[in-house]
Amino acid sequence: MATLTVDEFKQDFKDMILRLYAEDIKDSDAHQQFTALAYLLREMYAPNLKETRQRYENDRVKEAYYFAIEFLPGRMLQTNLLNLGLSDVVMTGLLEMGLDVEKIVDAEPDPGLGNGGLGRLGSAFLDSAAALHMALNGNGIRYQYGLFRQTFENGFQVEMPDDWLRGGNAWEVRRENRACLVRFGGNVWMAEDVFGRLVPHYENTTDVLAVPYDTGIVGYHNHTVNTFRLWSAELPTDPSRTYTLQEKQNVNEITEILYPDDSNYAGRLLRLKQEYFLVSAGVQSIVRHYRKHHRNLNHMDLTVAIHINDTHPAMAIPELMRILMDEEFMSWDQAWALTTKVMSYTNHTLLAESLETWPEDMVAQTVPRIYQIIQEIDRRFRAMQVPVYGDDRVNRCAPLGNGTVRMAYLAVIGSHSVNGVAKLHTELLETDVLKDLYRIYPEKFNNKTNGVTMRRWIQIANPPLTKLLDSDVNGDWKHRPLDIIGVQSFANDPTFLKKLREVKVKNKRALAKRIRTHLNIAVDPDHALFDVQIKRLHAYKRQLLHALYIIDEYQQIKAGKDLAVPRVHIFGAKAAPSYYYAKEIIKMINELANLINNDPDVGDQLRIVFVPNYGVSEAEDIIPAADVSEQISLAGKEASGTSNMKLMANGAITLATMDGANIEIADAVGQDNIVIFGMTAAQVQAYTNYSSQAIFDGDKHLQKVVNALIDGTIPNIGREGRDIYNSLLQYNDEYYVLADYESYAKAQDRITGLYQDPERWYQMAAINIAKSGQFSSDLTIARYGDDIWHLTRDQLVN
Ligand code: 6GP
Repeated sequence: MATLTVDEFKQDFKDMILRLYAEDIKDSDAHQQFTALAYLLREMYAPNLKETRQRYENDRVKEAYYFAIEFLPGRMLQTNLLNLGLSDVVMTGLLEMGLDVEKIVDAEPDPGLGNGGLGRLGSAFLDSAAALHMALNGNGIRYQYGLFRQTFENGFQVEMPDDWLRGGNAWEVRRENRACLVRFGGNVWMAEDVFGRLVPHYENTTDVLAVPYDTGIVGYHNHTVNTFRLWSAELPTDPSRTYTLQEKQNVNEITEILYPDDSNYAGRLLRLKQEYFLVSAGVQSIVRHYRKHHRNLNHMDLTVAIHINDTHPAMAIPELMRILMDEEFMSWDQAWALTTKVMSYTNHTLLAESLETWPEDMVAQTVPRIYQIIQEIDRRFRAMQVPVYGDDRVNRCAPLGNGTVRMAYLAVIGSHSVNGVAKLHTELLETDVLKDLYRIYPEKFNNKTNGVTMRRWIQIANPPLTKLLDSDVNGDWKHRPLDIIGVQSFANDPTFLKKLREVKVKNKRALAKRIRTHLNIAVDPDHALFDVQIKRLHAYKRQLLHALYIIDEYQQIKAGKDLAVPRVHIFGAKAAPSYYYAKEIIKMINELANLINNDPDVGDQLRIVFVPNYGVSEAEDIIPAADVSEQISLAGKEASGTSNMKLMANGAITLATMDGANIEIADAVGQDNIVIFGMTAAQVQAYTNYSSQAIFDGDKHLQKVVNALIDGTIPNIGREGRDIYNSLLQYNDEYYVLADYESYAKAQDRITGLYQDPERWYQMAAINIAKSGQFSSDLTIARYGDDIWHLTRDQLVN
């Protein structure tokens, strides 16, 4: 923790503004003020960053490298202030100087280097690992443009470029002296070198310079500062060569954009290049670093672990094999034994359409040496397993098949550990998605249920709750997440429940104010229930189910029946730009909002707020103000979910199907403190001959709701309404929206009933908060460290 008085801070801050901008504070703008603050903090933790690195090196500490094609770090000013223990001093100083703290915080760009849960999880893990003194490094891509900025025009999603680096990135340090060359394309053949060793010879390759940019990940109230490394593609600096503009462009485009789709595997050449670029640069730099202190790589597994986060970085396996064989001259067997000890893999999806399979010829042309190695992995896998498991099974799960490289299978075969991200998910990997490989390698499979960082989601996002917990709850929940269980002893204490209610109302008022200012919608924070669904827009997540219920409520009001409790339905969701149906759902919800929010018959009873550009920063505003957390995916489709955990930790009541980590949340809080509905995964699997039409035909009430999509009730959705209607009936409702509707509507009615009894409601909220500790990413990352990577850490976790 850093020590600094308010006066010292003010002086340092003034000096920094002057040094950076040759200006007085009064002439500086919010972005300059943010940048000056960031530089000040960076100067403060720089010695710890250096010392942490040196400690790992000198003490031969085992380090893990988390490879991911996506990260969503969120803004870092407040987390760094919190972790350095400087929040109070700096806030006081800024206020005394008459500066607008909120403006300064908002001036920091929120790096959208990921699509959703997968990227956010990686960043939570980095935060937690630093808090626990664990040697975990992040390895990703420094996309010049992050996930698109979403706006709405006439209710349609419009995508704008996210030029997040425009004003510079104050946290990063460019380290050109640690750059590596990554080789693409050309021809490769094996021939003996002067020592008679078989080595690859290359011609006509395209070489790309990978330049790392490092950001410090500051540990919470400790001295650890880990490294988060993002790679940028540039032209090599070879003085003997000149490059054409086209060549420059081809190189730059590798790290230009993030693929804005997390549910459909695209199979584009550029994405393949991004994947190899990341793993080749990352693995090379790990090996080079290791080599500084070791004569050979024989025992690399003792101090290095490489984690493959989803399949995108799976080529780390053949890339390490390449280096071990071609550059370190290990035999195949020795290299393979080492590689599988170093590598581990997490799967994040159950959707068949998200599983990556690359056309073999594309891989052969783009990374020919890697392709040869994958072929050899495939050949040996078959030779070894066919005699035991037979042709059919092995064909089904070998790395090569149907003319494609099957990245998930490659990742499982080349790793010593394979994990899913919630109990149900891991079970479904074992029994369904990866069952053939589970049969062969049952010992590799394990579960690591996801987690969220309570520092960001409670301490930073929800100061009123933090204050309440600090004053009333025993134990040290900030360092030992399970200590938050202390809240449980107040579950029957009316005074505490009243305070908890005041906290929620305060947060709802703050959100209502933002909604009023930015979206010009009036919502009533004091009486209305805030019903929140925030996540990517995808058919399996069933935002449509939620929207149908809103239509139901609206029709009730129009029929003259008041709602028992006024509701504000809050959505936040980006759709992949090429996901036509998802964009139609957005349009439909926006038009429904337009209708409802402006209908005088509705009065204050019902509102829809679709918050544009949902991301980490927007989540920080919404989550503390949520009463209900909608987790309503079709059971068996959502791997885990993590917004479910953030919302429960902030005292929202979960309305959920038995899917992903919802099941574990239900186990933790008990059936009385969660509202569960709908089919289970097993029921969905066993459902034969589903006919959405039959359900529709047998339910007059449902007919009226669904017909609103096409009968003109909702203006301006001619085509979208028809398409959505058809998806439900003509195309037999792939995600069983109609099958679960009745059960969902009843569950919503239960919510209404519960909400009318504030004491009961806040008792449920208290129990949810009390039980949220087990979903802290501190605990999750400790399990990764203990079971998979074998890292040392602080004993702080309960
Ligand atoms: C997501 C899963 O959909 C979500 O359920 C999970 O909580 C999250 O990963 C973190 O584990 N998956 C992705 O975002 C993805 O791109 C390929 O999967």
